[in-house]
Amino acid sequence: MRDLTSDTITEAVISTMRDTEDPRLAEILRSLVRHLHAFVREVGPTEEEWAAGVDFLTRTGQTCTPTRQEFILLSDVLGVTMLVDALGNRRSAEATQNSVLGPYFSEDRPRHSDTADISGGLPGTPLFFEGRVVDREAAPVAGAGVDVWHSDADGHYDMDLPGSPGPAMRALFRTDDTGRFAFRSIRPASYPIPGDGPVGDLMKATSRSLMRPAHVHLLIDAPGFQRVTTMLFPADDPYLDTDPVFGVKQSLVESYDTYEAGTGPCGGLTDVPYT
Ligand code: MBD
Ligand code: FE
Repeated sequence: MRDLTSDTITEAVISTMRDTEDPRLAEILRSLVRHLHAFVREVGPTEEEWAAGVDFLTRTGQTCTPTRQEFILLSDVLGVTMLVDALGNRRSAEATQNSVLGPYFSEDRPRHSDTADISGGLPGTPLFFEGRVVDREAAPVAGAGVDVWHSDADGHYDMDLPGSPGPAMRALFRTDDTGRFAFRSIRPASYPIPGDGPVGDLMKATSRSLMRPAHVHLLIDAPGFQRVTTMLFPADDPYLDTDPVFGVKQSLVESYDTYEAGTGPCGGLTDVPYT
């Protein structure tokens, strides 16, 4: 038996995995070991630095709670989430583009019918949101599931609100015969991604802003179609160019129409302006 050296250890590790039954898993692990070893060769970490890296990943795992998935956030801020999506969900140019799912989607959401108010009574600028799901020939897609979720006027999602009031600012809609869905809520604000964990440390160390531009998440699903995970941003948001999770695409930026009190779509259902 020969002593392993820094030149031979990579292939030695890879050969221990030669009996991996799943060929795809074998390919992934081979590549992981090669790239991990190449990273270590390039960086040449000290023992202290390697220990700090291990500690960072340990803390990332420990920061995960039901409402907080720090590893997803790490993937997001390193651009990996958007890269995986870009490679795996190539979409034609005329289709609605994808964006990040993010950590705040929840299966625990009410089903609602058209134009329901999903604000949960929270204060904010009233928002009327209307969309149509159409195929690439612009024909309506009836019965599509449309999940929407967004933050409040301070940038908090329902699960991060003090006193956890239960599901709010989220719902599952179904499109009507014309492919349409609509709801009322409050306008979400730009807000910082969680900064009190290891990802926050990373952002601070690299002088990056935590601020995400305001957005409304959409997840659209219909039989026979690719699922669309996306979000829409308002054109006047100051953080569009520095989104920490790289989720902004030009085609996902839209302007809000502003209405006088008691006017606008939905028949002026409140006495404050719709935005
Ligand atoms: C969010 O609200 C979000 O949408 C993403 C992608 C990451 C962190 C917080
Ligand atoms: Fe979000």
